[in-house]
Amino acid sequence: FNFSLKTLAVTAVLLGGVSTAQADVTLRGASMFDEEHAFTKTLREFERLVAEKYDGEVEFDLRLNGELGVESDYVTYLNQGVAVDYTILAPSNMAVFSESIPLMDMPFLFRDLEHWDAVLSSDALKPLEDDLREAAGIVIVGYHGGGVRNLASAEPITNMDELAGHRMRVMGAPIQAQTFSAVGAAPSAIAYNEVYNAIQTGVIAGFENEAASIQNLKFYEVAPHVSLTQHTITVRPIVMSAKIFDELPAELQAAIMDAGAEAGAFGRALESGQDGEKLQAMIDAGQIEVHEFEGREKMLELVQPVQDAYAEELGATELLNNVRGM
Ligand code: X1X
Repeated sequence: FNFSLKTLAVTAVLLGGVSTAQADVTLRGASMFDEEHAFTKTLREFERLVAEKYDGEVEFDLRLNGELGVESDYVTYLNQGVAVDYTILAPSNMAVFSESIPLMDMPFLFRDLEHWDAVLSSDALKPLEDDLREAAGIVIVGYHGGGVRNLASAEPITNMDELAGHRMRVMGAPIQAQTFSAVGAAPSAIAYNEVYNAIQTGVIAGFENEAASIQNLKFYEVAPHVSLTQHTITVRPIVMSAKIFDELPAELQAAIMDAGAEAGAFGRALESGQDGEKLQAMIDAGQIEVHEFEGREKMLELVQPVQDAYAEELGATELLNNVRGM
């Protein structure tokens, strides 16, 4: 907990009869990655923009390289208003607090980058944001994302037969396991910081992830076969703890919301633009072998009823149809 009324020095200054408040605030952020990863660069841009837009004093203390744990830890911290004030999170890592939020990053939701961009530029996901604030105490201030997730495994997976029974790690949201079960794989939810060892020791045979993270955390050392299932275009909200956000001066809250939207746009362009380059860099360095995957259409066909059932259970059928129709 690094922002509190304890650390908030509020000085009332009287100027010609007008009372203004000057606040010294330090916010602590978390990234699982180093300075090179798109998440960290986006959080740095967010910090820069907040400082630029806010007249008062605000400082940032961004902890990198998983010093404060992984996203599933950050979610709990944000909910409780302790340890982490801002970060970037996969919606599927927030399922423990909000059942509906993983809808926005379920596999096969977006047709292509154009569709993904149209949805993120609209307010179609607003009901999910509202549920997250209410149920989890987490405020979405912008949208990073744009990585394309593929299978990464110890052995090549090139078709539906090879996918059958494939022991793979998925993120914690039930919709992720349901999706990969529907296509015949054998998914299990494992914490992100245990994935490398689990593949190395043969507990699982692979996982699914985007190029930026496979490269940054050197997953290619244990999962060098990347199968181009291209099943997800990531949506990665920039988030703040509501407990912390609600205590901030109104001008700082406004600066944060503006900065979040701008930093998100910066980050989406960055990560979506770098995705192919990062795959190529790993191929060129002999770190990965890329395989075409025959059967993406079949996967899509098998997954759609799972999406429908999930949305219906949440009462979000209209929202899903709206997103699909964009
Ligand atoms: O699979 C994960 O848990 C992680 O994968 C990447 O590193 C990111 O998308 C991150 O947000 C997290 O979801």
